Amino acid sequence: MRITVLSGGVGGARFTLGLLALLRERLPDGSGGTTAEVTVVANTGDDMWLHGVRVCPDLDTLMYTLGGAVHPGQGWGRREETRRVSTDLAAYDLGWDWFTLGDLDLATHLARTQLLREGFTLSQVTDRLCRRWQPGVRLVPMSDHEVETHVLVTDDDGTSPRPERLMHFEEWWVRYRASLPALRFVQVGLEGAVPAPGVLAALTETDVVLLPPSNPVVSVGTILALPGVRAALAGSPAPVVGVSPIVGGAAVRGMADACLRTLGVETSAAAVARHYGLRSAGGLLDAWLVDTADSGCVLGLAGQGWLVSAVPTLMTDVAATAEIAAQALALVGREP
Ligand code: FO1
Repeated sequence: MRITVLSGGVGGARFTLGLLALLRERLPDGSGGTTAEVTVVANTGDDMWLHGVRVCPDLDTLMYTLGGAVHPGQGWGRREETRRVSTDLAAYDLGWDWFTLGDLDLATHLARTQLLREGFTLSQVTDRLCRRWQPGVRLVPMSDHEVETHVLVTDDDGTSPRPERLMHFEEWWVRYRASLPALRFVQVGLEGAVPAPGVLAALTETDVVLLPPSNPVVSVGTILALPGVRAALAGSPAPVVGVSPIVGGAAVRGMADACLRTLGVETSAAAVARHYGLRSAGGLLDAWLVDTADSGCVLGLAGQGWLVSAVPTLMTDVAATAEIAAQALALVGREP
């Protein structure tokens, strides 16, 4: 069985961990793994150059989470992390003192940067780093080109016209906690970018495509913005099923609501479904899994042709997440 996941960072990584637990139980390979082949296409729009090293937050969150090394409380970065280097860097008043690069995490960025400078592509570098972490999936960056999500914000200082400035998504997200009103998101570098090798094939030569409860705007949305991705999904023989990142009118984690607001999308499970669009109406999704808290929207969506179901979707632990993954696959007749 082949499964493709389009993922951002923490939410997508947590979902994929549960998906793998389900597959190892339902489709065991006899040595603790699974016969299923899972490809995770990761958003790289959060990536940046910092202190001369290339940081790839979503790739690293997926690699560490699936490799068993992620900081359990944060959901990103390494467990048993220390901050000696970043503390000393702050003494030079260089870089982003509000963005913590842990000492162990820095080793990953140094390794990645060395390999990039030796001429390897981000895909090849990711394969190399995954040899160590063995995530149990094929982890692929959405593109080997640098595409960085920036946010156009305005400092409403009373002058007119109000000054606008473009800042890296991570500054808006981490430094300002998405509190500055965002006028729009800009994927810098998108025009020259193409999907990484294997990405389009992962969307068409697969049995099912899953959209986990990642940020629909800046994580999944950035992957979908790449030339050819939407067309590949539209033409794919595989059903496409998503899990709502909004439960009871609120973002489960992160600040997806701030991103949706920027696009003028209401923060609700139904609104995000419609934002992705129903495949038979020219959109992306065949099916949409919502939380029981949002069961009120099931009839409306079903009446418009959606395959939709309301189940508990809070990823409280791996077993709960495995059940969510099972429900999502069952919705499109692909439960293993
Ligand atoms: N998130 C934070 O809230 N604060 C940080 O200082 C921070 C540092 C960081 C370093 C490396 C990395 O891979 C991720 C990091 N993150 C941090 C998480 C990051 O903002 C998120 O994983 C995504 O980029 C947003 O979905």
